[in-house]
Amino acid sequence: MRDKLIEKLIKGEEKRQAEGLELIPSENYVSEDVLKANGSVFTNKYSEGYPGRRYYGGQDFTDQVERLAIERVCKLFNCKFANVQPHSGAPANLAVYAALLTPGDTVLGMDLSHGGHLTHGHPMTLPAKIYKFVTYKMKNPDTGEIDYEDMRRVALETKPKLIIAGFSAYPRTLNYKKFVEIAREVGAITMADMAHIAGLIAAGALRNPFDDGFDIITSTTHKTLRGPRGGIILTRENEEIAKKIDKAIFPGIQGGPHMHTIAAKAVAFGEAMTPSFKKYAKQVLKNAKAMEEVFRKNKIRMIGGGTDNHLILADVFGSLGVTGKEAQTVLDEVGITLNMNAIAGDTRKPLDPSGIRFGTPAITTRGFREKECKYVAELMIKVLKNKDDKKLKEYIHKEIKKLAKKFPIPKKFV
Ligand code: DSN
Repeated sequence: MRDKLIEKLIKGEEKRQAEGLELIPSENYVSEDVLKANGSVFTNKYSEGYPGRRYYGGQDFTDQVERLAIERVCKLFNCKFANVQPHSGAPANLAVYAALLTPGDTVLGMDLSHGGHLTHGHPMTLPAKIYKFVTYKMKNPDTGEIDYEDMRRVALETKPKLIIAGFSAYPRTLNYKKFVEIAREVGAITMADMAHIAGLIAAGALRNPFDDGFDIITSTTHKTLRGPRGGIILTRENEEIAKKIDKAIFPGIQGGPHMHTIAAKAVAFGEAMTPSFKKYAKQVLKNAKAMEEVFRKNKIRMIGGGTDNHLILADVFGSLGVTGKEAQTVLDEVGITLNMNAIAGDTRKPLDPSGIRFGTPAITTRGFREKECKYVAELMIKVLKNKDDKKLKEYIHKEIKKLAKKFPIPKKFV
């Protein structure tokens, strides 16, 4: 590279990723092929519009790429329509709201402090200034069960136009049938934001909301799906909804699609169809269970009581007296990256909450199995219990580096 400064920073990040363990549950590693497509000459091309209906010339290859991406993602998630142009999850969700709601309409989504996502109605977001968001919560944070009775009561009272099932920090399984039942009762459209678990659904390791009658799925493509950073919107069968969504993405909220990203999405969708991806997804779940076991043995409180998916939310302040921020910092020091996270009913501030959130998608891509995951969980707990012990932290950092070396980030998709 001519730009030595940026080259140095890329190399630094490469080294950081190679030598440390990534436990942020929304991160993963892409294959060399996804990276290649993402860094391809499609980045030079403008292609406003959709295949066969563009506003610029020279679309022979972009049309083929986008059609392939649509065809593959529809096959992967068993739906009729897909928009593969959203730049990421937030614009994907915004486009659904713009397509189907009128300003002032009500949307029912999961409370942020109970695991929901910012884009499902946090007061600081643009959608919250346009639409009225109401929330549902867990009945009991120690079991994670959603309070479906209360959710129905809120729905009957507020008559939402849209009901969202989805989360960024919820470790249990949602009962999609209940969502659909309640939505039908109040005449609402159903949308599942499956950003965190898309890869697990694609591989059949977790249930597909479409199989229970959901109308729309939104997702990012870079988490468990192992694609490039990006978004998708899928519509099960309603063409009218799909057309409105296309218009909401372009010209509604986006301009030219990022064709290099769409090419990379198409590659990732192809990879996700393989038997080895199915194995990967199952292993992600087994690995999370293995870490859960260690946390349980050590009597560390987990929100939801454990996990059914790829992530664990642990109340480290309540269990060990270590704040989320302290835990994040001290684990970073030994080469483990995860994030502090608020927990339901948190009395601490968002920038230093009571919990940590971690998961197994990235380490499973590296080839970790239950044995290594248990070992990492044990090391994590040791660090958290002895956060001021320099010698111990040095030793654990060495152990983490050894593990990272033994399980290098795979270049090729296997
Ligand atoms: N930022 C993502 C996460 O970490 O869950 C969600 O958008």
